[in-house]
Amino acid sequence: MASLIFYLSPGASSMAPHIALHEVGETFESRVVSLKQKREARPAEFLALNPEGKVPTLVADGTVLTEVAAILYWLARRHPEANLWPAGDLAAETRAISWMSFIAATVHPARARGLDYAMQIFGIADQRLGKHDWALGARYSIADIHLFRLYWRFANALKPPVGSLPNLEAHHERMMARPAVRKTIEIETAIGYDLP
Ligand SMILES: N[C@@H](CCC(=O)N[C@@H](CS)C(=O)NCC(=O)O)C(=O)O
Repeated sequence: MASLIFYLSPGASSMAPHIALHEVGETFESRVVSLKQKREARPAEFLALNPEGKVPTLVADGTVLTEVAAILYWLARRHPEANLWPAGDLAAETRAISWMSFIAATVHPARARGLDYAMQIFGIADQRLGKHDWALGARYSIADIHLFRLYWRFANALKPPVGSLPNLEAHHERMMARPAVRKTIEIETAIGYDLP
């Protein structure tokens, strides 16, 4: 097994790979980065690994991995037994990449543009999810972890009216029932949220 060093900030984008690390049962060392500090003030050791100064950053046996989607994918492929990636099913793999590109490029930046704009974008995600249990339909995958983290942050920060995004609300409930999600939230709450 590789030695894994995981740079995180509670409640930030790193929450998604943090959940996945627990889903797959990896052993890892956590290093907490404060996002309240200006980028230049973050530890030099961290900036040397990731000049963007962003979390998540994962160092796996000396190889630096960045970007939520890539780290989720690496963890899922490394642990096929966890069934987090629909390997070998071309249509499902394509849907998973489509979801994760949409989440990273469109959903992630939406919250910063305010409630009205974010509601439009989360509305599209809600429609796209529909009445399915999971982003890929019947099977749970890393796309659900990615989607959950963005909705979790949006719902806590901007408090959309209850019932306005019913499919995402139901998805959130299903995610909250997962031990890996509960464990991650417990650990991150104990460290303390330090979001800008
Ligand atoms: N595209 C990146 C986004 C990561 C990201 O935006 N991380 C934020 C926290 S949610 C961060 O580290 N921000 C620090 C900064 O911009 O200074 C990904 O998907 O991993």
